[in-house]
Amino acid sequence: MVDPRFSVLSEDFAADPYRYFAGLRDRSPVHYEPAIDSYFLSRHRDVKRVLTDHEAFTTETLQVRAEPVMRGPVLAQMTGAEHTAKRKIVVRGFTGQALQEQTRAVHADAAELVAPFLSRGRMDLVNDFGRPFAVYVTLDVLGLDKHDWQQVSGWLNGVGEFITSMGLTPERRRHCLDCAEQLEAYLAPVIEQRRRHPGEDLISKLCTAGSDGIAMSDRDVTALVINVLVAAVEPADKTLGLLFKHLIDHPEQLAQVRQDPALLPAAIAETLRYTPPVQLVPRQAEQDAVFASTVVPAGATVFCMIGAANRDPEAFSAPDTFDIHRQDLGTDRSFTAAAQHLAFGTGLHQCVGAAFARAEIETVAALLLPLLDQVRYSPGFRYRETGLYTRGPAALSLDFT
Ligand code: 2IO
Repeated sequence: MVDPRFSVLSEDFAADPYRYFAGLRDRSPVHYEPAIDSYFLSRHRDVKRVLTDHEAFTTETLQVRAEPVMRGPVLAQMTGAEHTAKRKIVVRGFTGQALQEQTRAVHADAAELVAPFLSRGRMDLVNDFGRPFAVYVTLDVLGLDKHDWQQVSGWLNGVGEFITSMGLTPERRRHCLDCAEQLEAYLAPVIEQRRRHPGEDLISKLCTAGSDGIAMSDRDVTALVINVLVAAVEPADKTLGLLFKHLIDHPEQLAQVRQDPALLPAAIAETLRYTPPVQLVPRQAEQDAVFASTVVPAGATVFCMIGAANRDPEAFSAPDTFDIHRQDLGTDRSFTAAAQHLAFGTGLHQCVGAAFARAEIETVAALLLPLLDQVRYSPGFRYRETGLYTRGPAALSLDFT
């Protein structure tokens, strides 16, 4: 047993969850949180089992956790033929020719946003650059106007807070729903216009696509666009910040990546294993399930602890070491269904944006590394991470020459 007062909802855990993962895996692999009536699983094999067995552990939780702010059902809630067909449509929007054009937009957005900082020699990689970059890129992919980025960013904060919160006050809940309603109202005329005059952007593709006789309704398109916005923005600035933090903390690996940018995908994959920006994935147990001789009852909410699973010594050797050369990760499979780390989930609902995420972070990091010469923390900077559900640096103030 772990200290009975221990809680994943405590301030101590939020300050540094990584300190607690080994204890959870070893002594309390099925950790119950009475305040939110949920079970937290920390072992790699248990997390993998939950995400792979989508009949026994469903995404039913999203109906209350996501649908109210998504303004409709998202891909992850669907099953069967509908899920297969609609997932195919989204995959098509993020591969091949489409991905190549998206990568060009990533490059252009990154170059534009970094320019004003180059002569200053100082930039907060997360707040000055990463957040606007993530929003710009996503707006580009969707064919939306980048001038609206600050407004959209604000609404996305509200939507993200709703999905990732462990308990909202009625006031915060109202605020989050207001954000979602305003975002929906902003998107409605765009969706209507793209139905009539489709272009090459993702919204147009969602509007016009049909796969196996299944087409997207306006509600489907709205939910998917909001889903893409949140999913592409929330983890992106965090991943970029975490990648640079780990490289700065491991100067020999930073030097190797600078020397040989072909190592970047491995550095990104290892960043996602070591510090996944999405730390929790919720599921609902459909029947009683036994983990390490503890029963999780039918109907219970289960949280997969991705950060803990990714550091399970049963899955990775020296799991608490950041090593871009580790042999048990496999760079190319790290962005596919064969991934050993669980940062993109696994199974039926594994992230559809994984290949896009790889292209995005690889492109921006390859552009920044040569520009940020002798990159280091700004004097007096104190590193701090925030977030229980999505987690990343609160800021990353860097000096460079
Ligand atoms: C609403 C948590 C930012 C997703 C969900 C269906 C979102 C879904 C995820 C990630 C990241 C978000 N879940 N992306 O964990 O699309």
